[in-house]
Amino acid sequence: MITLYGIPGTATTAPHMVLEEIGAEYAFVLVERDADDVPTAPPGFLAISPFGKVPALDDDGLVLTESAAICLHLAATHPAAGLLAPPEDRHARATTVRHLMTLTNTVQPAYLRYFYGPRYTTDPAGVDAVVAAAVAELNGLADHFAGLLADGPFLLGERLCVADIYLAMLSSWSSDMEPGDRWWSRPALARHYDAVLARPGCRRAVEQEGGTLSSGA
Ligand SMILES: N[C@@H](CCC(=O)N[C@@H](CS)C(=O)NCC(=O)O)C(=O)O
Repeated sequence: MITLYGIPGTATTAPHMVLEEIGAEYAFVLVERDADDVPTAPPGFLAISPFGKVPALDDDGLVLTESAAICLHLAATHPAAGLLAPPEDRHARATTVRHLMTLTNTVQPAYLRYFYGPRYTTDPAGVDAVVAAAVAELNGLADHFAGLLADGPFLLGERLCVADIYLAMLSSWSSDMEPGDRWWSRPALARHYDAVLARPGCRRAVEQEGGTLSSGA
């Protein structure tokens, strides 16, 4: 039995899309938090996710946090879905992991500085500068991924991989930024999002979360 603990519109979305895409049977448990972001439900959530962050996964007693680790675990344990190339397909597999790592260890932290600016400085007067620096970094990263997608529609060309799903989630996180800062202002990233959302599983997950179904391009 697989249980995904999460909150719609957060880092939960990528594992949720992967679960739908691999056709797994799973339960989605909504995590609730108080005004200070402390989880209040389900009871015992901190035993599953020690920092209180979402998402978390329980796969038959195997408990995981970190959205990228969850995506990779699900892709690796459901090879028929083709979201992670087999070990013998060295280039595709290593490239998938490489992009997923950049997304989780460089792009996502820049977004966290954008969304949670006050956490990243002890100087209240410095929050705007933290956020502005995050937006500048995110623009550089968007250019990097748009360049990788020049031959698209996906990171590996014609075939969808787990890093595409993670990229689609992160590119959607810029949709409330100034128009020029939105990742979908780059045609390659708009095309990429729409191609990922054309996959029925990915679309179902985003639909269930009330997320954005199209780049609008
Ligand atoms: N690297 C972690 C980040 C998890 C994370 O920061 N999740 C956010 C939602 S996107 C959260 O739980 N925020 C609540 C908080 O930081 O208090 C992952 O990808 O799972």
